[in-house]
Amino acid sequence: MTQTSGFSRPDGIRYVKAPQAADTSEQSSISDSVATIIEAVATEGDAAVRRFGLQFDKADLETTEVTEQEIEQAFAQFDPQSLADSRFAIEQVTNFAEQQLATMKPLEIETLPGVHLGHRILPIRTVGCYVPGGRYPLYSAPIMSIVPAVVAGCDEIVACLPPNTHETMFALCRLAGAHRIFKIGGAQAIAAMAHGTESVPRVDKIVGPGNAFVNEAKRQVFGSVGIDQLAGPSEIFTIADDTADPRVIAADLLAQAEHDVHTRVGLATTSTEIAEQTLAAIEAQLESLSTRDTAGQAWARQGEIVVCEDRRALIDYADHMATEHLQIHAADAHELAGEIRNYGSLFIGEAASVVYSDKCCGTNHTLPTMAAARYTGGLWVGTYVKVCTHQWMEPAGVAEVAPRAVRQSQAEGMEGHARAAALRLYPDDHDRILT
Ligand code: HSO
Ligand code: ZN
Repeated sequence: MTQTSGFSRPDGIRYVKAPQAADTSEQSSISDSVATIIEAVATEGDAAVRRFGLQFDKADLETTEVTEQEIEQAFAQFDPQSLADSRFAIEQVTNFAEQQLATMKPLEIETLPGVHLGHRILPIRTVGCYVPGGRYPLYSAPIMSIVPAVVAGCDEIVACLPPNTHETMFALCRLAGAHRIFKIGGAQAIAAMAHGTESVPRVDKIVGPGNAFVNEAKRQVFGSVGIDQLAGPSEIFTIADDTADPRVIAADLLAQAEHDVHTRVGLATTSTEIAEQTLAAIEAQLESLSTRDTAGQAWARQGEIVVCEDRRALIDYADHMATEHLQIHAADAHELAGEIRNYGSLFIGEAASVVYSDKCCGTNHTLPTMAAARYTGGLWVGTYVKVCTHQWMEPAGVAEVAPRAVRQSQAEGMEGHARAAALRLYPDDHDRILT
């Protein structure tokens, strides 16, 4: 499953701490069981969803939809400060998504006399947001997948969460803007949203991160439904020069390491001292970290520290890793930022901690992992809209385009295409073409 990058290792690096090899053994059994789950949900609907809820989540639910009363209760039990902080996060994510949407302009141009081309930005009608369970109830998780759907103008926003998720999450889904919320987790949630059941609406696109089963289910249903991407365990890499503070780097790496034992974290630096001091700082900080069990395992398994021979090697390393989060702690952080192209989200300078984006500064925290940053950015308002083209013609445009289209069609042996193209040249004399 876990992949470092699509490319071979760049030159000019030396390991101070190397990662252990990633485990790739489980994937085929996951894909077989996911296929079985999807097939069962597609044919049996709610009955299969209920059965899998019992089998995998130990939850026997007659109905999976969260009721308005349950949502009210969840709000009533929500700690007021956390609620206020979540409202702040929603405002920031909304504001940034609105500004981003404003950059996506409709287009209407005349490219040749009488040839009018354009595009419109159209919201996807129904989206399904998967909100993962896991070790921590991540308050910002529903915000990141639901708020941009609201900003995009999607008509119906469905959220699915594992049944044993803390009920605070129901309130957060509603606060973020979900219309309907279901207590369904794992591959069965993805199958239910992709195919629809008696109670779960069939959606047009499924978004949001999840475990290996959720990702495999998204991969398998893609085509009959859209998906955003396949986000895996969190990743963070820092590139640093000799002006960086090893204690800050260590704290940022450990912050993400506490997510999961599969989290990938690392440092690449041009300074041997910074490399060695960061290694020591990580070990020291782990001792007093209450989540050291997970963070320590993640660090031992996949943590890495490399020394790069020069600035160029640092840039190549960052592009090679194509990591979810890339921090730049260097005197010329802004210049470096302009020279790197593979990252999910970039944190320029020491003040910008990944944790700010994780929680509430306004950028989306669902980002490409496993080197997918080579070909995509993260979740954003653009994920929830379609850019759809259109065209219209006047006679001068037809005169320019039609003869070429006719000739090409004839050269390809496509007589039907040639006829349809030629008809417009002789609007008063269709018989000439059609007989
Ligand atoms: N780092 C996670 C998001 C998150 N972390 C939320 C803490 N809260 C995704 O990359
Ligand atoms: Zn995080």
